[in-house]
Amino acid sequence: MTTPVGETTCRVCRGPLGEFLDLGRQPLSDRFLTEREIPGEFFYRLAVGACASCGMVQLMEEVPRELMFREDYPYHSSGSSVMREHFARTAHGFLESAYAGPDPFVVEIGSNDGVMLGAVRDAGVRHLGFEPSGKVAEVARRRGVRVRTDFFEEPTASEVRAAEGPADVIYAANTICHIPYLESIFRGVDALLAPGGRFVFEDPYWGDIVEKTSFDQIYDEHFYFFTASSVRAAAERFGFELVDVERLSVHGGELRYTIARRGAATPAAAVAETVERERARGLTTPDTLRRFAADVERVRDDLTALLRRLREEGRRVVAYGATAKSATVTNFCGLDSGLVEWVCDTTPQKQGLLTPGAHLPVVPPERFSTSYPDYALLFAWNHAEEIMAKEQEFRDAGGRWILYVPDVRVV
Ligand code: JHZ
Ligand code: SAH
Ligand code: ZN
Repeated sequence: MTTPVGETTCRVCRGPLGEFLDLGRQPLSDRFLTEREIPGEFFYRLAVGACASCGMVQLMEEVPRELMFREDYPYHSSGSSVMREHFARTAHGFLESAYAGPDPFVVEIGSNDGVMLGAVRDAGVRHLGFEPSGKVAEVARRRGVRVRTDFFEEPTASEVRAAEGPADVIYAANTICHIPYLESIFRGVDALLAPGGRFVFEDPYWGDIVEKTSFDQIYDEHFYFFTASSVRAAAERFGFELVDVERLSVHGGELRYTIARRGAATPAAAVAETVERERARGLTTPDTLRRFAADVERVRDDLTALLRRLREEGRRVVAYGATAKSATVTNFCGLDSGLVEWVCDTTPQKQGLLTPGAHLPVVPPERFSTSYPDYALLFAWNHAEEIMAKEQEFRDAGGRWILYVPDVRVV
């Protein structure tokens, strides 16, 4: 099954969209499946364009949200110790912030397994998570977090405002870039946010994706690839103002955007500085986009050449981390079980199933440690430090990691 029609106009401002990269026919990145489900597997065309009017980088085709964020959505945010610390720090930052009132109310969009709101709850602070994916929402509830199993959008946000009053903080990590209907999000924020409150969100930064050729950040769930310039324009369009930006090192490089109601706060110098740096770098100029597309093809060619050579030499190659990102790599580069034996992953819900499209078996991490391969292709490269430290014995035993961000190399 394939969805035929794509967008030709910007999802935010209706300006003209210029396509600059086609990553081909792709499956749902987080839909791990059994052998029997292969014939019914869903595919769509994964291509990216940039808006000539507002600069927003976005997918050319939208995948229906119900296909992605389902009852059995498998991604659990708490799977990395670095991320657990990042979100605990984030929660404490909100609770100590100037805009949190005496009885603060913290709302999270895409609260997943409660990795951030768990810390808010432990501090005894009022909170609510919006999380449409049933099983991860249930994990959060089991740790005492209040969750509404729903998509955040204008109507659901208005209901919460009427029942529970205004929110001091509305936060979202790795979620706003997943939501094509940005206008409904901003209308929901308008309904729910206190007059002096803040809407804070963080997502992979287009500046990092270009710099590192991390094209695997492009997949069904990542609809938008934000810059400070495009987020500032979107915020203004919907009656808000971008008042701060902060660089984050998680997930391969992100920006955290702080948004206030228009006129409610003085923008920090970092906003104008970041916008100016983006302009100077030409982050969305036709030249940059063409170069990016060429870099993506080079990485694909280098990676497939390396894996073919290792196969000819009779080396054992496996992959580490059944990430959503890796669906783009395996399917765009044509990696099959002839080149990569299997993928190990700590998520019980992914184990025993096949990866989307490429159909590599997902095995538990014990498979890795009981018989080390010659090479491990690090699909979870954004967690490299954490994983390499944990797997030091693999290196000590002579094993080598294969990385493809920012370019293909063996370490
Ligand atoms: P990780 C998902 O992307 C999907 P993915 C989503 N669209 C998004 O934006 C980000 O998350 C936030 C495993 N693992 O974080 C766990 C190990 O096996 O790179 C995960 O399956 N051992 C919402 O999937 C995967 O790797 C380990 O030691 O690209 C990591 O997925 C560690 C640390 C992880 O996100
Ligand atoms: N914040 C977590 C989870 C990111 S995964 C982290 O950074 O790790 C993205 C989550 O957003 C998924 O759990 C998905 O179910 C949820 N989601 C998708 N659309 C949403 C919407 N409109 N409102 C609330 N959550 C949404
Ligand atoms: Zn636009």
